[in-house]
Amino acid sequence: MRINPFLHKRQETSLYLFNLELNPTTLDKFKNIKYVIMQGSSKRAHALARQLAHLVLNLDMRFYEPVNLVNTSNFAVYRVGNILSVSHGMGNISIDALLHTITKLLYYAGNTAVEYIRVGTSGGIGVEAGSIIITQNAYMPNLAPYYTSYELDQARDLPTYFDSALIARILAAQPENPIWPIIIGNTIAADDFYLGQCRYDGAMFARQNLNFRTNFFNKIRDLNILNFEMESSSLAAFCIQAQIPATMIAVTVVNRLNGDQITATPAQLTEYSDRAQQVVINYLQILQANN
Ligand code: R2B
Ligand code: URA
Repeated sequence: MRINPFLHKRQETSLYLFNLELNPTTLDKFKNIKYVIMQGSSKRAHALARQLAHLVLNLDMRFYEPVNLVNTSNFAVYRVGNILSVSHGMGNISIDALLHTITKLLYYAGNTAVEYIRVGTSGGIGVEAGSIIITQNAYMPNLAPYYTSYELDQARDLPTYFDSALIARILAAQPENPIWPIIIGNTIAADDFYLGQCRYDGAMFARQNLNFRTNFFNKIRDLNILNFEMESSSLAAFCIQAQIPATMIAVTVVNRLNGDQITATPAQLTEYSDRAQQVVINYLQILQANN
């Protein structure tokens, strides 16, 4: 992990975005962490923490309930053994705030070698709903293979490739004949769910017509871009700078070549999210077995 050298001198006493005091009792709770698994919603982070406790640590779930370790309604953080299951909210700006905060907390608690994996949902492009995409490179909507970050008015283009060794380890942990497709590909991180992904069902009118959109969707296949979501470029850029191995495992909930609306039932959507979680559980199970 590579961290801002000014943190040595600053001696923060609290983490504002977690509403958390940085005292020895707090820091003890975050020692010896190896994996941080991130999802958009706190509910999914809680559900994953339960699954990890049951399937990775083999805890008796009659006696264990994950506890949220932070005091904000913006994010949730659950600990299961050496794994954190956290929520990051929606969009690059939200995950970026989470990444700074959780990384400082882990650093202050003495962790130096961690992996970050986002487990999420996405809109497939020419990929059937329910497929799992593991992202190699995140793209901006203008198809730049980097993330433009602004410090005041100064733009910096930061690389957005994910860790190929981590992706290979995750793949190696999957069953030989998975029940659903697990595909390695690239991802566009859009700035919003509607117009940024050229949906026609938003409250505002999209100016690009279907012909333009179809051409764009065809063009991005040449870059092996298989899905849209909203956080991957910031996650990749942050983790490259911080030297933290990272990737994203996202299930597709719609094939955008067939339309804009997510027509899957709530039960189907939960099952799709469970698929993405299962991929990371398979990985973490193998690691814990080898420990
Ligand atoms: C995927 O799904 C969310 C929007 O529904 C967003 O956070 C993302 O990246
Ligand atoms: N998340 C997105 O960002 N887009 C979709 O189409 C589905 C989930």
